[in-house]
Amino acid sequence: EEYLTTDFIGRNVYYFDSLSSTNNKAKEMALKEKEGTIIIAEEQTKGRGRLGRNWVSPKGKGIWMSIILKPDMIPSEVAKLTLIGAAAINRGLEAMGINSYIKWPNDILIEDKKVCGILTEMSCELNMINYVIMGIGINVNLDKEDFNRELKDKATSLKLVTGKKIDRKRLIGNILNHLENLYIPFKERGDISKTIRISREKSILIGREIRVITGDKELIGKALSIDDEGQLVVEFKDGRVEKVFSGEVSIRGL
Ligand code: BT5
Repeated sequence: EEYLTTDFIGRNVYYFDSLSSTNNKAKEMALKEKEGTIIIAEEQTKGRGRLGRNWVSPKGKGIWMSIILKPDMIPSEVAKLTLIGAAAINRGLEAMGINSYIKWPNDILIEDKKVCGILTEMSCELNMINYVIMGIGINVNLDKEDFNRELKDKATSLKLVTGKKIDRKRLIGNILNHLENLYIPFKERGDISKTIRISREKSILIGREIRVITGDKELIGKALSIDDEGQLVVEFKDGRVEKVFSGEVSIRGL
């Protein structure tokens, strides 16, 4: 509250001690709640990543939150919202003096390790969006012991990289302020130019060799750029240059 400068994002907050997943709760509430409503939990017992994956969400140590958005758009526009979220988080961290990188389309990395993931889900009808749930998970004050063996080498927290405990409320305020700034031009005129600029400037993929997984195929290529629509432009080994709209991308050798 005290850090917010927004009009509507974060002006209506539901806070829970424990939830299975803030995205699940947000979905239950979305139709009757107004745009910009956020759901925050101290802990998630079944935090979710993409494709049914698990999201580790220990009590009191992270930001586990979901934002209800209601853009008047067709479903194919929704992937852009994830990029808007990533750019807002990057800027929100910067406002706290923390430099981070965006791993298109939905991760935030520091020192090549994941500190944040975004899970964007939607409900639509007659080719129009009813609502979008933007789920954001940020490892704020997690300690080494909070990461299991699988995550030890590929995940980190803001506390681990800065050596300091971070004020979660202040960080949430900074992120939501940036989120609204980037979201309004998109909602009003489909304008994501500022988001694209940040995505390019802070991209960890551009110029690097990556693996792209689409369906059951895995291809090696080099990430060339992010186009004006937010698609990743990849040059594959055979010389073909193609745009990847969403999907699984990993940095080769990481
Ligand atoms: C994501 O999926 O990165 C999206 C994560 C979204 C979490 C938020 S929290 C609030 C809201 N409510 C939810 O239930 N979810 C959202 P994906 O790209 O599929 O990455 C998932 C993978 O990240 C897992 O398979 C693990 O390898 C790794 N992982 C799990 N927990 C992690 C953590 N706390 N930090 C870093 N990596 C983690």
